[in-house]
Amino acid sequence: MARRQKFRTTDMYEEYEDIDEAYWDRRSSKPKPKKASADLISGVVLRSLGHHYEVRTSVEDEYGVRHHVRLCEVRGRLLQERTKDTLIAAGDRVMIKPHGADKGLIEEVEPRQSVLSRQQPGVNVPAEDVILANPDQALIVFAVTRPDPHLRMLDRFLVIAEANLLPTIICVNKIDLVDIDYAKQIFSPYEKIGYRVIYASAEDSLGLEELEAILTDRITVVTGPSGVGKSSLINALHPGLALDIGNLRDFMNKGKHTTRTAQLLPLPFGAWTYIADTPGIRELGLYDIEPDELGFYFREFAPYIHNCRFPDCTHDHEPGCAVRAAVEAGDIHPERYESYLRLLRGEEEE
Ligand SMILES: Nc1nc2c(ncn2[C@@H]2O[C@H](COP(=O)(O)OP(=O)(O)O)[C@@H](O)[C@H]2O)c(=O)[nH]1
Ligand SMILES: [Mg+2]
Ligand SMILES: [Zn+2]
Repeated sequence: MARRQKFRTTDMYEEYEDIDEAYWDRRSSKPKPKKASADLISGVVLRSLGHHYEVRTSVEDEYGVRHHVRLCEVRGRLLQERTKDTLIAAGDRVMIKPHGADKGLIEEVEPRQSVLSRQQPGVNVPAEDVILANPDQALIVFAVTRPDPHLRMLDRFLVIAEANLLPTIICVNKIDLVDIDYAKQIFSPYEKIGYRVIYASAEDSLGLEELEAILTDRITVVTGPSGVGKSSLINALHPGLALDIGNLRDFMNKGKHTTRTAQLLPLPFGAWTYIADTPGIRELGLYDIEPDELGFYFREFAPYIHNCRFPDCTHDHEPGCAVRAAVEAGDIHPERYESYLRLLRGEEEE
């Protein structure tokens, strides 16, 4: 039976030609290539479909970067090597051997730079608990009004993001509905403690350039409550894209009818721009955070924590607590401290 070999072409996708059996016999005695080569191309996993993966390949040449989505299986050897953590998740950077026009075989998985999981980083993460590989950042969207921002929920999300070492940008949408000073009054405490806040309006095309700039060439987890304008913002960035993005899951989805895994949606600016649609945030629980650890995820507590009298201070009732002293001195925002106490006591926010 004739085998096929890829050859270089300036066409949109790779072309194949039939070549003789002897070529493959010679070739198969050589060691397999480890990195990019004539027959391996790089790609990013968009989503998992059971035992198959949708991989978006990228081939760069003098005309720029061209993308193509292929349905891939995994090389058997890889299946045996990687048993502990999730073999392959959305966001993984892989090397594939293309097969035909739309298929391929995943040959290599690059080490992950970061991981979004249902458990704390550092502990052994069981296979089913990796939600997303290689997230660069999170964008959490709130509306300044309609619906009014729920800051306890924002604080809860920020803790989850800090615990996952995920930098977070806050986007405040619908600023066309209010005075900008009103929006800043609500969100500037977050700017003050070092979070980037982007004030935007999908309706009036405000803040879109800033949004596009921070999204470009990164994998961004986009989340936020329902109705705040997540879909509208993404669509405003690129009007032709209305398709899947309307389904971007909301912060509060409890995951009953949604899948437990993430998927990446490519955006058409930058060659490597993806937003990640992830399961509801409740699934990224706070369950594993110990009481004397929680304070580390409120970044403005950091300068004070080591001054508490007790090393395992929970900054609640303990005497000699430097965090509480900072709240009383006005150096830590009382509402943030209140959010902290509620999380410490395991109170749920609705
Ligand atoms: N006034 C105003 N309304 C907006 C803005 N962005 C979205 N909306 C409206 O808010 C509602 C919810 O938007 P949608 O994008 O579906 O929110 P999602 O649930 O977060 O995806 C829709 O009726 C939008 O038209 C905005 O910037 N200003
Ligand atoms: Mg939506
Ligand atoms: Zn303390």
